[in-house]
Amino acid sequence: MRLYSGFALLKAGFNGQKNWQSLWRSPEPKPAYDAIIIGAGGHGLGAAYYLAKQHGIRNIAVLEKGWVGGGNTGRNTTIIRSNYLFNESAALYDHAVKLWENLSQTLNYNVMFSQRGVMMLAHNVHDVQVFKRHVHANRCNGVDNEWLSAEQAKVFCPPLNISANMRYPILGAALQRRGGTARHDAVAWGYARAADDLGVDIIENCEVIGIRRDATGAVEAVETSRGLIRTKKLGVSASGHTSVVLGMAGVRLPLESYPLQALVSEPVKPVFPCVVMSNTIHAYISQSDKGELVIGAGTDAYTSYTQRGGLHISSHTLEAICELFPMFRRMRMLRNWGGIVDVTPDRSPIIAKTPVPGLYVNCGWGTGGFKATPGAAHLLAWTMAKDEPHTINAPYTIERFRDGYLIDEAAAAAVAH
Ligand code: FAD
Ligand code: PYC
Repeated sequence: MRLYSGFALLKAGFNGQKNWQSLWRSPEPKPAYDAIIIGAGGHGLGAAYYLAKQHGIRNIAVLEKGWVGGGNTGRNTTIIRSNYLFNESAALYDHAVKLWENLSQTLNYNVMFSQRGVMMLAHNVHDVQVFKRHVHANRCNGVDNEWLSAEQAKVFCPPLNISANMRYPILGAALQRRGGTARHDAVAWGYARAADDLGVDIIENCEVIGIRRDATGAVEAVETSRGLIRTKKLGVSASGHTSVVLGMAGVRLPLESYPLQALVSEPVKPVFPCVVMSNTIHAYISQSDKGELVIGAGTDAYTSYTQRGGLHISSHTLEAICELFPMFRRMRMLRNWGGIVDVTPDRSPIIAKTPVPGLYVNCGWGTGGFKATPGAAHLLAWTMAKDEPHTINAPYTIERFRDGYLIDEAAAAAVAH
């Protein structure tokens, strides 16, 4: 990673800005950067990479209040799938899965993408009907998904309990074989290294605390904890905190922020071959390459910015895991943590221009934006470079909440958050 010398900070317009300009005697100070992105998660770093790689905009800074990948990118359970119901969602999430399929080669960095299959369990008639509808809708959209009986589900995932005596017996499952997992911090670091190689400045410990607009209302600079930085193109990818950041430019968004938590067990030898999710009992689980069982819990019931969730929620999840996989009853949990997810009313994201010229936003991924990382990054970069959306993100506007063109995607949550 590049080190930030006094010269680089001066170039970026930090601290000495006024003296520098008066020496220069320019009435219209030049922007320090052609584009700035707020948030060094996978989405923000990826957007900087695609702006530099595909759109030739290389004078870019990514500003991060903490450290690279320290937000939700480094806190999630890494489930990747595109088995969403609606056409708009299938296009968006499968765009991402296709990019995942070549991401390690694209970045020359092993993001450990593993298409081990994501299986969603049905426990009642309603689940069966909903999942079969998804299977059919997905196939119409060219997205793989198939229906399995309970016995077939057990062949695919041997630790699964398919006993008829369960509180919620398993009636079948929907399996997306192209779904799977990746190594979350590798994704952040892969994009960071590739963007850095193209000349992007990644500035950690730099919190954006204000957005300045010129007399026409357009973006002209950001105020940060390290000084003012000028730019006319500003992308916000600050998952969990988007409404706070957009509020600095006077834009209100229909978002709520909730803590979401996960936990991992002690590491064991490979015992769990795929990803399993259960909406009804509420649990999802996979095994990392280190051997830990990676288990996700639900969101807290109230909005908050604390990066931890209530203990009763993870206890409930562990009860569900033990019911589905009795062989894990004696496993010990190593650690738990939380992140803040921002949720829209229709549970679909916003990747769009805002009413403020020069200001773009990528947010509202709720509990499910890791899987979208390369797709969201690619589409945010496109929208910023061309000042108009790609056909894939054209439906994901802010205005849909005013006009009623919602993309009401229950599959976005996957588990009952
Ligand atoms: P982040 O990685 O959060 O990056 C945003 C960055 O912005 C942060 O680093 C933050 O510090 C920075 N920032 C915020 N405000 C400012 C500011 N004012 N100035 C500068 N920087 C700022 N998704 C899935 O698809 N599959 C899953 O299995 C899954 N599981 C999850 C489990 C948990 C426990 C959690 C919390 C989330 C899960 N998600 C999952 C959701 C997923 O993690 C997120 O949607 C995704 O990682 C968002 O990526 P990002 O790059 O937009 O955000
Ligand atoms: O979207 O698949 C998902 C997911 C799993 C856990 C959190 N989100």
